[in-house]
Amino acid sequence: MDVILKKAFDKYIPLIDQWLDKLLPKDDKPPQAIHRAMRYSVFAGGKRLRPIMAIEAFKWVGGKGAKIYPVACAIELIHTYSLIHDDLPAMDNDDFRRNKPTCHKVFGEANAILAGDALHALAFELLAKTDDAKIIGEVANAIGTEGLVGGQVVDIELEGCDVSEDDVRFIHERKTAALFVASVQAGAMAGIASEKELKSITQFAKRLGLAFQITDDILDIKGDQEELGKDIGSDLEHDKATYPKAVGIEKSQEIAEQLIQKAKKALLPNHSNSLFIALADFVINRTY
Ligand code: GRG
Repeated sequence: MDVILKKAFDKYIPLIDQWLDKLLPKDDKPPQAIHRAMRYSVFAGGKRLRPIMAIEAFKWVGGKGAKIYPVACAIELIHTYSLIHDDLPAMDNDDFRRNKPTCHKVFGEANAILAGDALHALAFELLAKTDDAKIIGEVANAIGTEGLVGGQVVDIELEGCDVSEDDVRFIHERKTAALFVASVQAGAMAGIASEKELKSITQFAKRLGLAFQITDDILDIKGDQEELGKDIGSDLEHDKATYPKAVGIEKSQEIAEQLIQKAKKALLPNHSNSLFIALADFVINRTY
């Protein structure tokens, strides 16, 4: 891994985890079952890419201080909530996530649904503390029918169907790229971005997020289950709408590479771009 990225992971992940620990209800607080389920999934060992992007976008536009941390944590709570629900028997029915049994396998389906719901509620409680309705609105929009929910619905609808590149782009821009975009927008808005900065960082995240999901599709075929920490072959098993299914593995890799180049080009000059560039390189080369 690139030195810049390793340094950023080493610096940010423990800080984000400390904030998450402070902001989540303790697991001995009644009702314990739900608080344990929430903490189990949040602290299962995610890469924390989205909160890191929120913090970095905040700094990229000149934001200072710790007020970005609750916003970044809210994004990670929403991400974890989406993973818990994505793994449910009614959705992908996966048994492993972040190298651990999925939330519903440990706590039962009802508690897994409720843990997702509670993480969702807590995320908006944290976002509300910004007193910035635009941030709250952007994040809400990114996870509703124009974003994650919309992408997930079409993802399920198109299982077992012939799919085109346009179909999978539609799904991936919503189910994955939308939260990358919301992460940088929330960070940039909290740091009082200019219109030009907001446009640049939004383009960056949209392309990066799409490339991220394409590499996810490829890793589901070529990846190592232990390194990835989740079931592989799950897309093939469910005959999912993926880039490799639509255009083949080689073309998928090519498209992802082009997106990464375009993402880097979207970044404004005279800004501290090095961590975003390192993240873009990580996404195209990632093995987990
Ligand atoms: C409204 C939040 C919400 C969810 C309901 C279930 C659902 C709709 C959407 C599913 C979205 C989803 C799980 C997309 C896949 C995105 C993806 C590639 C996740 C893996 O991200 P990583 O690799 O995970 O960053 P870690 O574990 O490292 O955090």
